[in-house]
Amino acid sequence: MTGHHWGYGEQDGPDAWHKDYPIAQGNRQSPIDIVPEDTVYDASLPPIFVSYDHCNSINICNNGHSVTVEFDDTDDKTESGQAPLDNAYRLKQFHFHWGGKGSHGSEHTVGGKTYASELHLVHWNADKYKTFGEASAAPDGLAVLGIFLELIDVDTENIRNTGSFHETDQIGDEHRGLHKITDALYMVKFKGSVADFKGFNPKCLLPNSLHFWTYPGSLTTPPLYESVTWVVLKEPIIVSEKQMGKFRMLLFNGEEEEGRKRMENNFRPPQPLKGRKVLASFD
Ligand code: U7Z
Ligand code: ZN
Repeated sequence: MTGHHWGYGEQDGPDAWHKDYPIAQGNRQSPIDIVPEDTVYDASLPPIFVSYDHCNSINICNNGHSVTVEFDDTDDKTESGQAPLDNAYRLKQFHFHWGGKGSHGSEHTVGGKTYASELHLVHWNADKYKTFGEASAAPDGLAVLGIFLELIDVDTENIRNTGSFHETDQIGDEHRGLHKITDALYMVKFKGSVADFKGFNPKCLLPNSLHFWTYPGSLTTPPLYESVTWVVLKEPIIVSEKQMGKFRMLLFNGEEEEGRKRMENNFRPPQPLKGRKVLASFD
């Protein structure tokens, strides 16, 4: 494995990353297993205030590791920040991590429980730094909002579908916000592909409750910089198996490359906590 040739395979996956990125074995790596009983309620944590009102999405792209929606972060009206972020944080991009089949694929876990997928809304501290690149290597440079995607359970699905004899008609189960993303995935099937994706407001991907856990951590992909204040929401959003299937039609490889490597299991497993304290915004 040589620089920039990391991935999620047998040879180049998370267990090999430390060879090129020794910080992989550092003291504040992400993700982690969040053990609710071991978290500390902090009444002084203000509610997260996410105003994605002026966020302008630009495009959607397959970077060979995930699917990413990028935002215009040059405008100072895109501030989404606030606590536990003391500064104004600006949305740069969001992307997803997911599994093969079933309910694994998230990066963070909650008391060992895994979810089908995890959404990461990546923000940078525009009060202290001039660019995302500068912020991405600073200890207080980034804030990533993590949101779990949970598969709708079969019973709920059946109840919702009462009156329909078409078992495969799951239109009523699809997450409406995510639908706009999954409908665009066909345009970015191959690594390196980019498509216009304007006017998407990430607010539609938030669950009802904004209760969260927060802790100091890192990027979960190389270069694994220890620059992230993680904010992980307790409440997942509910998605259908059909929607997750659309993510798994993406490919890790480019159009010109031989073979077809399905993009799946693009998650890093939980890393050692190493004495860090995880704070909870709720009792
Ligand atoms: Cl800033 C930069 C410039 C050139 C080459 C690499 C970088 C770089 O360090 N990053 C840019 C790409 C940091 C990693 N990158 C991400 O966009 C990123 C953001 C968040 C996460 S995650 O922890 O939320 N999964 C992973 C990668
Ligand atoms: Zn991520």
